[in-house]
Amino acid sequence: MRIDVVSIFPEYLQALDISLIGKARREALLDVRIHDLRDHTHDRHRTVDDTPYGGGAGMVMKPGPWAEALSSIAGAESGAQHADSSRPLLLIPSPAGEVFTQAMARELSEREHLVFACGRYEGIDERVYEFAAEHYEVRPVSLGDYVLNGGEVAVLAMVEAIGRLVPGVVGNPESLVEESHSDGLLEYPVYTKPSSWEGRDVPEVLLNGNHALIARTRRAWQLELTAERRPDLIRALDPDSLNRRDRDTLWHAGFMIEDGCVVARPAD
Ligand code: 6GU
Repeated sequence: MRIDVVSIFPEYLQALDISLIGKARREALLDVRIHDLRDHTHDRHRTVDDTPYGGGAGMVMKPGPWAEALSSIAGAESGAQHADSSRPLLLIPSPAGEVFTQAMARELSEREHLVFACGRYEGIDERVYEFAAEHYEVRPVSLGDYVLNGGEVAVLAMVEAIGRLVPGVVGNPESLVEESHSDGLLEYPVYTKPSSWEGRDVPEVLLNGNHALIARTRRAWQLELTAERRPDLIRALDPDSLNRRDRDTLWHAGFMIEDGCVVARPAD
């Protein structure tokens, strides 16, 4: 997979040299290229921003450098025109974007080419989005409902979430199956040796080697934990994915199935 990132702080993206993603890059599983937006300015001060038309606080990123950077990356693709489905995807980190989820990470991990455009200041001139749509499929994406100073930290998070799903990047693919959000639930609690530590014992069920019972118990823990911390995820479950045991666990956690949906049940 090829990933291009355009930023005025390329040093921020140095974190992508280390750990799992760094290793995947060295093994050529991921071709990550970081670009300095200022390399696409042509004035002495390498200006990337200016004051907003209409007034208001802060600065807006100028369209020129973005147009040049994005054209050169799209042009490097092959030179040819792309069919709609094969155009590279331009992801623009923004608190005003659609929320980035594990499902989106999974979908994006199957793309051949992703380009991230890191905005700073109050944002990028709106015309860049229109211009970019000629070369790219454009998708503004947000990490969640809070504000960062720029897209770089969001790109680190998204590249890690997407990159680890690319085949070969995570050594043991089984570790991608049983993890939070892989099945719409939070992960069950895990324990390691010693079995007794500071007067606290590992749950007995994990020690007796009954793997069917362990699997059932972990499933119940997942449902209970998710009901407590993320009731929104419980309500989003497909009732068809819940067996009788799951439904019983959820009943005790305060939910029931009604009209094909999981809903909070009346208190008893
Ligand atoms: Cl993706 N970018 C910025 N600048 N702020 C954010 C965000 C992204 N997600 C949440 N806040």
